[in-house]
Amino acid sequence: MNINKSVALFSRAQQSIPGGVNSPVRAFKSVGGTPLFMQKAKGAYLYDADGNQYIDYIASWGPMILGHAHDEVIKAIQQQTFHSTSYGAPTELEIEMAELIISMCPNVDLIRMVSSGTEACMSALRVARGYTGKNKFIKFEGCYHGHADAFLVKAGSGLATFNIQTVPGVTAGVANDTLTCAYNDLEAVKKLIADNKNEIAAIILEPVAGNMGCILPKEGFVEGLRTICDEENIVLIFDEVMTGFRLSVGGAQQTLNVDADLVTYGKVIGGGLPVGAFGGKRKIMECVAPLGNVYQAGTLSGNPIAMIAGYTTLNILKNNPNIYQELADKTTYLKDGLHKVLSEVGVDYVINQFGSMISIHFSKQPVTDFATAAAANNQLFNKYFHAMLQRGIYLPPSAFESWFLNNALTKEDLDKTINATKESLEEVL
Ligand code: HOZ
Repeated sequence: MNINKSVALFSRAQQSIPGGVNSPVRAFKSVGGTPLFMQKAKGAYLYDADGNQYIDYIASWGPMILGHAHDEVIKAIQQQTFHSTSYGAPTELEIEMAELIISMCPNVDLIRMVSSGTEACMSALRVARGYTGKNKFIKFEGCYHGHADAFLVKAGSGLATFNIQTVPGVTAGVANDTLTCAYNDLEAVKKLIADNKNEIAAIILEPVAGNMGCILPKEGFVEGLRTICDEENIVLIFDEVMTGFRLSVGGAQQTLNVDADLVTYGKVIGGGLPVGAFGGKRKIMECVAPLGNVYQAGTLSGNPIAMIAGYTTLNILKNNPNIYQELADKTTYLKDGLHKVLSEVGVDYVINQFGSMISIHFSKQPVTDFATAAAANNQLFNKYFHAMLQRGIYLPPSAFESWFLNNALTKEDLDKTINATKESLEEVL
């Protein structure tokens, strides 16, 4: 495969951008090789600068659930641009967006739009602290809630990919208020709470984790957290940046049937433009300025172009909930096919799937938390990644990321992926 243009672009990019990329995992540093520079995408396919086509399993890390350059979304964006790209003043479109989200998501009485999932999680934590008057919070090892200082402790995604244990620049004062324990370990949560009685403002989690590969909550885990939070006056925050509008119209809250107090959104909510949001129960969200004193603001929050892209995408999903069944069916088809070829090849593996999130860990033991994800044969994953890329399949360039399916994928694409997996593993094992 000719990737000469990507090689040249990567070399040029490194002169002006740290590591040549604007988000670390994109650099392919852990899998090795040259990151591919994209030129365009349509439906389920990415096209790099050299014109190579790839079947896309990252969907821009989640947002492109309908496939790339969806006609309706593109048209809506184009029309909106004629009115202005930003006002810094309120618009009716923001109300429509808020009303649409509230109609789709449980426990969202009030919602504030921001520009990224990082901002959403950072703000939700501040609100939980302001509401409860407490400082500490619990997060789970391997969960990633964006790059605000407080969350960069035992975080997944790029930090796990590059094995970054402590982040220079995050002060001990900030990190000391971040308490961590293993995902799916309810007893460890109880112990942390007992050891920090009346000091914990919030528990935040990815209700289905996607930043250490895809990791499913064990039965009773999320429900148990809900009970604990009720008993201890702790705000339960669901980070639905990945799961929101992806697992179902109402996200993980609806799919798992567990209520959160605050919820954060990103990715799908922006239809491919930079949008995040945090929302939740009225009594908590009333703390947010200008209603309350928990300050949060943004010049490009509620940006009209971003709003119309998100609004159009969410509306399509709300009016066509069959999309979720189609996505789940496609992902199950892929999983079944992968099971077949992986067992034929004879490698130790685990496939975790929830709806349209899926990942492979080359592991003998079940992968249920960060420790088991990290113990898998991730060197083999890296080789598998490159062999798949050679065959035109674009997977996340890290074993610590979930794959995201988009609804433009066809059965032919899935079959090609299954066959490529067999060939790839036979090549690299
Ligand atoms: N680490 C991000 C996903 N968990 C990737 C963001 C990006 O590179 O776009």
